[in-house]
Amino acid sequence: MPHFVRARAVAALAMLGAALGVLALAADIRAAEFDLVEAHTTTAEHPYTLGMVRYAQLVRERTQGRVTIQIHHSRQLGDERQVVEGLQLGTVHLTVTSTGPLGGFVPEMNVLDLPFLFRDAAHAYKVLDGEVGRELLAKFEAVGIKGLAFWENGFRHITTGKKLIERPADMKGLKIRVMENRVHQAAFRQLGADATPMAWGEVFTSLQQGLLDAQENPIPIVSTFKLYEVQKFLSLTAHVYSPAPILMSKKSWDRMPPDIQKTVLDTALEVARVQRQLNRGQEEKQLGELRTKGMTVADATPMAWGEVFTSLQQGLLDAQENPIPIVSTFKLYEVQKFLSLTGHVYSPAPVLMSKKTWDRMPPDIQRILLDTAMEVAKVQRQLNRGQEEKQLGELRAKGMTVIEHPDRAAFREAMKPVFEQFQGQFAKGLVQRIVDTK
Ligand code: EAX
Repeated sequence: MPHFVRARAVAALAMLGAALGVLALAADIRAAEFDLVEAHTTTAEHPYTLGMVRYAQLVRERTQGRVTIQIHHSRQLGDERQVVEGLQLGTVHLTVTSTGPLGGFVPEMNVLDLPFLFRDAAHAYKVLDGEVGRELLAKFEAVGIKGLAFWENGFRHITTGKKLIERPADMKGLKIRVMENRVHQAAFRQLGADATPMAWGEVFTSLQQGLLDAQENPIPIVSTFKLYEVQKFLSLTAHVYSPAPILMSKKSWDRMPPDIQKTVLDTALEVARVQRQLNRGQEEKQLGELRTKGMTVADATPMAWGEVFTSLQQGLLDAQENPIPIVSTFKLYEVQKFLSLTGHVYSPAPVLMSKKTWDRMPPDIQRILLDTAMEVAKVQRQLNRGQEEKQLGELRAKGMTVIEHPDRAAFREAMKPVFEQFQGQFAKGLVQRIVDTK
């Protein structure tokens, strides 16, 4: 059977077997009717590999060893576009890939690359596991590929070497690697970034050599590829949800009898659930590790106040921070359950006037306006603070749990580096003068 390169299968199996410590697999592989050469780009620890190991195991069990899968992770057989081309040729039989290059094979796949298309993971799963997902996968048949299922790469976030990205304007001129994908290129060019399409295999070195400032990928990729060695900042933008389709060479698929096809397909769909859980399960832990490795993580989402209530309501945000009178008068208790009295920032409210208006006024009027504004400051502050006590009671009555003594010292300590970061950026000694005011 020339299609399933036997010598290579046995060699790769020996490697895989040794890696997994499951040498007993060898007997099964020799007996296998369908030895599938699988290839993907991520490392042995990444959830693509973990999902594929599980898939290989289940498929082998369920087909009594008739189908075996040899896993080639870490770009052993090339970058994603090359591997997908391999599926068409039949030199590679199976892959889990990002959508990066897939629009080049099935143009409709590009719809999944649109930024902010999915509200959250649940939304993505519903679409991808439903009619739309099945329609998209079916389109691969016309180009010699059998689409099996959607696994997960994750929500993509931006990492940078020199500056923290907090708002769209920060992207101007940033040399960022994007996938070889016209929607991603257009999206980043729209933000004024110098979007550079590049295969994944070249990204780490390019970042290291300063040929690139930035890249964007889900947390498990940032973590398993140790991007913290070459990137200092991580902004949790979640600008695109990246699914990871499981694709098979149509040549391999067509050779399988219907019962084997059914097992291979059903198991791919079943493992999607496990693989997605694994992927999302890693994120929290990996975020912590990235911080330990020295990355600054911006998970605060800058947002105009007008959008906050709705975003909290729709679950697009978990949290916000504001003084009690704002929490109370904007009825945030309708969308927030807990209030921690961190007191992390004192928010003054400057009273400002148009200079045009000011300049038109005679000095006596100017004086009255100024003096009165200063005088009312005292009253207004009293009013504001006077409300807090009463409002706190009301917030409790509305069902909010108030945490009166969060660990403020710990918050202060954790936020200290921000002082160092900004100290030099203001007029000389300004921060010190403020701190020293008795
Ligand atoms: O498929 O090329 C990319 O950025 C992909 O997200 C990554 O390699 C995993």
